[in-house]
Amino acid sequence: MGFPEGFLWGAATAAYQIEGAANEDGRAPSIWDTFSHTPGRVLAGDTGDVAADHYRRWPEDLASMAELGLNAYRFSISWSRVLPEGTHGPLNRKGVDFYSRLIDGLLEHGIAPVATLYHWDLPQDLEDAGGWPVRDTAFRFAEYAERIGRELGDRVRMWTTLNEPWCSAFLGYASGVHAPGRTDPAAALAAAHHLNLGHGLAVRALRGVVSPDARHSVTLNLHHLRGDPEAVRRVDAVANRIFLGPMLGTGYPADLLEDTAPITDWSFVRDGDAGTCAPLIDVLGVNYYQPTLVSLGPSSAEPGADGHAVSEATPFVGCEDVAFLPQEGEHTAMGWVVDATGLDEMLLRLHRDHPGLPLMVTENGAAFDDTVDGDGRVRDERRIAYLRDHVAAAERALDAGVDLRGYFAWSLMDNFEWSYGYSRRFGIIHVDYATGTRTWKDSAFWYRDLIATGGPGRVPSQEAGSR
Ligand code: GBH
Repeated sequence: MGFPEGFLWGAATAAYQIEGAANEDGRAPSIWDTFSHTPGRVLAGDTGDVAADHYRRWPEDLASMAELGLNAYRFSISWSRVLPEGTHGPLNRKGVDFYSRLIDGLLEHGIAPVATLYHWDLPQDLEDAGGWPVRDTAFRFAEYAERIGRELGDRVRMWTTLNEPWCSAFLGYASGVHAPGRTDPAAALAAAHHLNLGHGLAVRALRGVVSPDARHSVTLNLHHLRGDPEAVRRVDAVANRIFLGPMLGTGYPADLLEDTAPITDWSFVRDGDAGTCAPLIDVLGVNYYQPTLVSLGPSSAEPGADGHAVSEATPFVGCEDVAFLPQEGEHTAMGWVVDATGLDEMLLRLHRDHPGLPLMVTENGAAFDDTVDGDGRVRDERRIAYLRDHVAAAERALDAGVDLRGYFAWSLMDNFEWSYGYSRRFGIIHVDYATGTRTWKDSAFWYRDLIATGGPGRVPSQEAGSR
């Protein structure tokens, strides 16, 4: 039992969070450039203009991945970097070459590239044309998928269409704490549908142009819900089953349509969409950070750390009678509770509800207030404990029969944490934003040892990770 041969041990990043070079080599703005440059949207006015400077420092980051012993790296492609003039315009050769060189470097080191097409950074001109609430955006997304697939599809064997469409739809268009910052619940539900549609169209487009042995996936941030059954049902409908249903072929759940009837009549769903949203996928990516505790009661937004990034408007549309409750236990710098049992429970639920669907943990990690000590060490023992306990939960799921294919730590390096800017550090590698200097945290050494020795039942203890 335990981790099988070929299990992917990876780390994950996203383009806008690490690349920087926002205005270089022909890149056009995305909604996150606009949002981060709008005063009051991001803590301390931080932007992704420079970020972790990965666009320039990628060779050093690649060397770290090789030293860590990763056999997979999950990154995202910046749509507006490769198609700055829109899907009908020319490919930006410099932008494509950046990803092409990175992929070649990964393959030289035996690291499988896992490419995500969309990690929240819609080209601004598409938002100006209406964004995800507009049907046409799904078709533009598929065109982008096809064009980048033709360029990189001979070497990338693992494709992911969307990262966390829940965030794109509901944080972007309902609570407005993410770009483009709109607060229109009906638009958010339309956005969710067009993301489902875009996923389906993109998988189909990719299958036509990339290597036939490539595997296709989508990554969801499924909410692992606990508490009052009716509250759980309501949030499960509008946060989980709104994507799982259409993408996996059972369509929109009846209870979701009922709960949201006061908000929209769902007339944006057209004949034939059900089939389009549900191409066969080879693996489902799951991002897990914490469980969610709910009850029936007066509406409340999920509590945000320091009272920041909590909008008056709830992202959980149709759940105005659901309360999100604080949870007992240790909390991270995000204010998120540490509870690894939610991970194996979630994986088991997916295994039960969708038998035969391979799963992958595409993100898991924690933010803590890390500092580089005088001796050059970052003593992030709480992150080591977090990762160790969640890897153990992944192993429990495997032992219970879940077809789990990989585990990716979020994140390879500290980066732009969206509306929290650079104030929250998720990396196993520390980034000094003033100098760009990278420093391996103790958790990076620990993860290296886990990968080197982590056979069945052999998750190293916290004391491992010797330098
Ligand atoms: C992931 O999303 C992202 O993929 C990644 O880019 C990010 O850096 C990482 O996690 C760490 O945050 O109801 O408005 O209070 C995080 C998933 C889901 C976490 C929504 C916060 C509560 C939002 N997020 N959740 S709200």
